[in-house]
Amino acid sequence: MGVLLAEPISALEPGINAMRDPVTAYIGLGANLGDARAAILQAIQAIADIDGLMLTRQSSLYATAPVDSSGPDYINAVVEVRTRLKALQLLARLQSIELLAGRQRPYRNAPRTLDLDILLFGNARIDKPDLTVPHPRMAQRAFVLLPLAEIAPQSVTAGQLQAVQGQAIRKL
Ligand code: A4P
Ligand code: MG
Repeated sequence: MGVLLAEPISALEPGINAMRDPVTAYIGLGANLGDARAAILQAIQAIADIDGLMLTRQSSLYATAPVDSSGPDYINAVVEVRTRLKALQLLARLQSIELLAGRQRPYRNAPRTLDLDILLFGNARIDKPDLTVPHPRMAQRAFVLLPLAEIAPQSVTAGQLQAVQGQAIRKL
């Protein structure tokens, strides 16, 4: 009897802590192999289906030239979520979605069926072996900054947008 009452809700629902305040996070999506547009749309749906998370905004899709990468043009987008998951728990869920989409990691920056990156996680600054937030390369990339500016203009400065002006990107 006392046992149930003494257990926090998080012990009954692993990964979700109803006592924690939800955090607004931004996730960058990218794909440039196979049907990249379908992969991004499916991934947005899969993110919306994660337990303990609510999809609150989604950017347009953008066609973008590969940056430090090879292969066909990428499709990129950014979504906003509200979640009670911890950042590492969110990362694990996103990596499962990448695997389901057939993601292989032959080498760094290889063409990919699906790449999901945590760009921002509330105001958190995270520097762990498996997770760096804010995403360390986001400020140099039009394929992140333009879709992010579309749904969260407060998160992107005019100077940042100006710095990536030369990069080829087209809103679809
Ligand atoms: N990791 C660390 N921090 C994070 C984070 N904030 N979000 C770790 C997600 N993962 C993070 O990632 C390698 C490891 O990074 C993960 O195991 C995780 O623990 P990965 O996705 O396996 O490898 P990757 O994709 O080669 O690295 P990454 O960091 O995603 O690459 P980038 O720098 O994001 O570049 N050009 C265009 N036009 N569009 C693109 O989407 N993407 C890239 C990938 C390059 N060029 C591109 C695009
Ligand atoms: Mg990645």
